[in-house]
Amino acid sequence: MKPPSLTTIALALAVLAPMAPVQAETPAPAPALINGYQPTWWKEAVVYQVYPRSFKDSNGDGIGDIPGITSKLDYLQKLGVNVIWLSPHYDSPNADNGYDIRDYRKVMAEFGTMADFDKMLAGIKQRHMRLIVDLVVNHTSDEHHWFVESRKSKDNPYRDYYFWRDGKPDPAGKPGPDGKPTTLPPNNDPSFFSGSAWQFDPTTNQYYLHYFAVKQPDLNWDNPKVREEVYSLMRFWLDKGVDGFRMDVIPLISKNPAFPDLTPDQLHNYGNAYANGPHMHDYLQEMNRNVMAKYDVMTVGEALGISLEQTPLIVGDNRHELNMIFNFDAIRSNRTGRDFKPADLPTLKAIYTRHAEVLDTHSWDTVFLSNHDNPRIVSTFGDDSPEFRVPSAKLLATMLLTLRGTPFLYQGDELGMTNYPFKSIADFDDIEVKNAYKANVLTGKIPEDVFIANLRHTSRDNSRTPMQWDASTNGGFTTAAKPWLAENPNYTQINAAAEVADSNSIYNYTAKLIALRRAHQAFVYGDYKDIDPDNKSIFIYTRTLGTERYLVVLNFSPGPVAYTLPTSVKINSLVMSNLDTTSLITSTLNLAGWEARIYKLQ
Ligand code: ISL
Ligand code: CA
Repeated sequence: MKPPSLTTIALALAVLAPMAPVQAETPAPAPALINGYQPTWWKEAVVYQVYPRSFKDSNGDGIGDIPGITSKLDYLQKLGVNVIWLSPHYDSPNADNGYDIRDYRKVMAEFGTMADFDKMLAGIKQRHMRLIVDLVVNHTSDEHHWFVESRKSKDNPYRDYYFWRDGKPDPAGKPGPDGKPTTLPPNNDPSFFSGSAWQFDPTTNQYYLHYFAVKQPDLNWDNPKVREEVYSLMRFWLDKGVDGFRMDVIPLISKNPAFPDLTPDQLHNYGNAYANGPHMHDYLQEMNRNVMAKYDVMTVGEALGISLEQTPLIVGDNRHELNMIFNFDAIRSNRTGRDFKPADLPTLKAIYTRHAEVLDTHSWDTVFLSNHDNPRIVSTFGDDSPEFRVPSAKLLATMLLTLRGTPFLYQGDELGMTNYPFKSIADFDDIEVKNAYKANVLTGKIPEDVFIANLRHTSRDNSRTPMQWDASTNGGFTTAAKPWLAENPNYTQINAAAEVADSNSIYNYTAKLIALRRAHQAFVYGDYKDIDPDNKSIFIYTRTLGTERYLVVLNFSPGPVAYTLPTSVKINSLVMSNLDTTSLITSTLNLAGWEARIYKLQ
């Protein structure tokens, strides 16, 4: 037989070449469904939100920073959380504490450098945790290069990155400083941070749209270049190894370019009117195709203005948009408009039941009752009096970590940190407060004491006071004489050093709950059933996965309650309790104020 010619060998090699990496790409088989759910890491995650400005200052300038976070990763790992959501860490002039981004590819100088970020990310991965970052792309800072260009002239290439409109003729028609008649904003849209959502810009005599602060102009997502820019910056962070995004006010990205006036009804709840624009789903699907589909990521949208009924359209697993969203129904159940009203248990329970009905096995949920925009969980939904702060904080943790949906814990809640004793307007930092003060108090619409009293319950600054690490000056948050926002004076009693050392602390109790959730899939994929929805002080529900059944009993009141279990509920054993009581396996449960128990059922 003739030896093969060189040409034959070359041909054979050429044919073989495309197959060279022999591992054929067989797609990994989809994991078996659990109780109808497709299991994924982000459904099983416990997320911890870090607000970097207030977490830990490493260099004594009074401002929390990235090396500070890195120095506390062991603390987070010991707590057991496995995903960190980092509030914005990007270059920003801080009109809204980083939610006004000047450069999406740069780390805020006050927080450190990109090398610091990389080191933090490596530390997170080393500890088998993941990191999601905040994606704030409804708006940028007015100092972002795109806006600096955009405002220069009507024909600037960046003009259409934002919304510019002519004003409406002012019937009063007074001449402005330039002698020309003044105009009114293009429509009556209000800003979330008081006043009109339109800002006049004298350079081109037009108005630009800002749903939030004047320094937060809204991006025009109808411009395909804007969308490409966003997808590209997302890839930049994913390529670095971050594991996904929390998406700021994402339902607001699509606007009706005609900007009709809001009706009186819409003005009443303008957040809803701004959400769900004509192309919101198109843009989220495009983003998913272009970015998310190419990585193993977790996405959670801050879904301002999205009702529960609309939620499956964003998170349904056949929709290819986002994995989950934050609905505000539960966290806002203690408000009338902007005013505080104490939460009511049957209302809260009805919300969780509705969630379980509307969000089926194809739509994953989130569970949270605090974040950087809301007051402290224990002061709001619990009882921060000296007698009940510890049990009620533990009860709330019990609830968050046994309900259906991925739980999001906010920094400091694992210590039972409380609202701040605000006394005067000078105690606040938040632009929302400062603008509202000008619009309501300085104009005489609301008396100052009423305004401050309401803020004591509602202000976002309640949750932004620095973390209380130990009993030393400024709670060990900073070595500076003054942190950027005052430490809550109760740091001498409430702090991490004391709680890590105390096996009975809220921190160690939360760690046990997290471990329990992670050990038993019933808490993740199990069915949820409220067994006494009308009870005004007891929240009692089951989580069931096949033969594994748990009962959670929460006394949401300061007084003792003797609660008789329905005969159908048969206790097997006590799994956890937030109080040190004995003889807990009885058919009538004698619950102390704010007592929480988890039982395994027969
Ligand atoms: O916090 C609010 C009112 O007290 C909300 O209206 C809040 O502004 C809204 O939920 C949107 O929040 C997000 O976008 C804002 C930013 O200030 C918040 O911190 C952020 O979570 C603008 O980027
Ligand atoms: Ca610092």
